[in-house]
Amino acid sequence: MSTTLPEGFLWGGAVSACQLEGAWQEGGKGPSVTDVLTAGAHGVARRITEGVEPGESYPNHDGIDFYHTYRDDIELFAQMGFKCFRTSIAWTRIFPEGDEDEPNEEGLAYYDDMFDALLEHGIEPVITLSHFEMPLGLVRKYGGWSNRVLIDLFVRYVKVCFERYRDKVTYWMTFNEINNQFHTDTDLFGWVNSGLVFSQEDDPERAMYQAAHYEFVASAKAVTLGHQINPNFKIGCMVAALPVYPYSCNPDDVLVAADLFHQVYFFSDVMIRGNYPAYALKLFERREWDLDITQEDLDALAQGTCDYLGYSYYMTKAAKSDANNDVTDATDASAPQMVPNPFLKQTGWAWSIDPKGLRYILKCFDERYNGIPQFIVENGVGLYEDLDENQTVEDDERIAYFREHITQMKRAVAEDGVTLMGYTPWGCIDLVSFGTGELRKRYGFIYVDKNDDGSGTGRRFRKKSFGWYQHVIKTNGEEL
Ligand code: P53
Repeated sequence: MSTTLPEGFLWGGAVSACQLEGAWQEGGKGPSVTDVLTAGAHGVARRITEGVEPGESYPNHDGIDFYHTYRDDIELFAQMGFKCFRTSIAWTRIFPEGDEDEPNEEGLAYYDDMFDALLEHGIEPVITLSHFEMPLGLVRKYGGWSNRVLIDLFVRYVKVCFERYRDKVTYWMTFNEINNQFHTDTDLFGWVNSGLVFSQEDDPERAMYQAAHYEFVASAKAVTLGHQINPNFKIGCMVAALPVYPYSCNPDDVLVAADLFHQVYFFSDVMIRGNYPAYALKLFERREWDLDITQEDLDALAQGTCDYLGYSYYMTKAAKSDANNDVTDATDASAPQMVPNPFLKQTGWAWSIDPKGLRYILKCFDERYNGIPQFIVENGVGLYEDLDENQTVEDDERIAYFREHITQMKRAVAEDGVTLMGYTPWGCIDLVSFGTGELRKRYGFIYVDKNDDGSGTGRRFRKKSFGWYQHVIKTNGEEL
């Protein structure tokens, strides 16, 4: 049967180590930047504490205990027919403080076992090297990514992973959602991307661009090194794809939207084209920043361009030139000019639902980057859910969400000629929300009996969407 999507399309699911593994002090793991984030809620920002403080609640410490349950959970993914599974390696399991000379063998062995469990089921691991979990030690000792020395420390970590998992992992990504830190008004993203609290910097914007530069160089060096270690590696970058629509056809709105779209494009432009776009160079010039960018760095960027563009897609934004919202507490990477789009519904966490926006961004990237292979490595909807009397969740809302998004994704392939490698819905098993630290913001095909107050058995239950997605994969997306 010929299908719209190519044979070998990578259907699967996505998670990150720090949101589901738990076991934050087991196996020699060191503390990460996420281990000092308190629990928040919709409208209640997570706080960054100095250390781990008594009496505070840190939901990422326990996650959903995947560190111990991975064999059974992977068995469930296999039942759904996953072709791939996207997770991350916790940097702090490999280099607990970040600057040790030798890696932590127990951490390496853990991922060996986990990848073996996947491969036994024919599931390809898709691995993010840094997903909001850099060692806290690197922040305390070196000031995080404000310090050039992080480039070498990251490359050292990555080299260990590439060599160790050379024959187990083919698909890699360097930094998760590297662009979310663009919004320097919000402390959360600068903290987890770079180990920096931008609001405490003299010039938050400059600090952001400098940190991003070191990350670009580190990412590029990782790509070059990875290809030397195994020429078959496919190493991508990863951005949060948040397309920005003009609120109206008022040219002022159109121009402000085009500028704000750079919150995505600036990052993918550098990592895919291998050089700084003219609009960024002009900005640096106007601000009279003398950023630490050397010729050697520029050569590294040009050499280490990404093999594919990975991204998350949850929502679109609308920009109105004269809006001026307070976004200091926003957990959706917002900006003062962003306003609700009257044509779109929102989730319970005020994220817009926009399936056509997915087709739009697929087209935008395809046209901007000359048909580069794309990989939708996150998409999904957080919902309030409870187990019903049949020990399941009738999550028709989630099914409808995915049906509409997959429909648009297929149109982008069939009608627009986009090259798409795969699709991995976010939080394929319920886990800790990144933005709010909640468990009740549920994304999974699999329900985890665990609540924000710590109660619950931890048992797993298949939601209705489990069987639905299984059928989607079986028919390669033909029957939705
Ligand atoms: P949560 C904001 C906007 C777009 C993507 O998010 C985002 C965020 C963070 O809140 O993050 C990605 O859990 C991220 C995942 C995260 C997922 O989206 O806040 O890569 O770690 O869990 C969903 O609902």
